[in-house]
Amino acid sequence: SAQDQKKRAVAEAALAHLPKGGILGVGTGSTVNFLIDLLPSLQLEAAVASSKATEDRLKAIGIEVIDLNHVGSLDAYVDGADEIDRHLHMVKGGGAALTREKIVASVAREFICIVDESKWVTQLGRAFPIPVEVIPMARSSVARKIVALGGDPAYREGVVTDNGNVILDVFNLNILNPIEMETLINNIPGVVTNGIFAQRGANLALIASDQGVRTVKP
Ligand code: DER
Repeated sequence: SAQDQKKRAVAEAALAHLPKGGILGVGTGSTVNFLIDLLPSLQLEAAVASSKATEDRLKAIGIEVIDLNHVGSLDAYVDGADEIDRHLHMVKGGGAALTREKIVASVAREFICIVDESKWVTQLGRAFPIPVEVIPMARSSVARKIVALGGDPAYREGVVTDNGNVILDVFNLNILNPIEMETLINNIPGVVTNGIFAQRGANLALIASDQGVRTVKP
């Protein structure tokens, strides 16, 4: 499809921005999956995966996957996003991997985000709901507090995360200050992670459109 062509193009363009050798943090999703197939050319020492799905794909192409506890810091973390704005603040979690994605991103010096242009937005949380990972017992109590914040939480039926938790997708939040909203949601007891990636956004975004791949810095 045309969108797959853009995802493939942005994955190819990303290679030039990734360090050769060393240990790379690898995200989750269909765009990253196009990149994973190209990673052997970087001759990495190993990779740290942000989900079991990514771990399986890395192993399938012969890249060693190591435990984050055996790594001090990473030169780079590469991942997709559901939305990204001009500050390179993101909404992530469409693939239910947001907790491990945020953890691995937190130890990387540089976060490189690869997206097709459909993810480029002016205000986060309008086109795409904010995923929130929640401890199962707190699903209803967190939902009520999210309503108090002005959001409409929807339980993502049938999904259990790699960490054994559930996901609420929060619609209609009016996010004028992503950094502040990320903190507000994080402070609700029972919330493990929320899909606003603003306190730590991306350092570089590669965005594929019909005109090619452009790079954006915050
Ligand atoms: O779940 C995630 O955060 C993924 O990175 C997602 O946001 C991007 O997935 P896609 O590349 O399949 O759109």
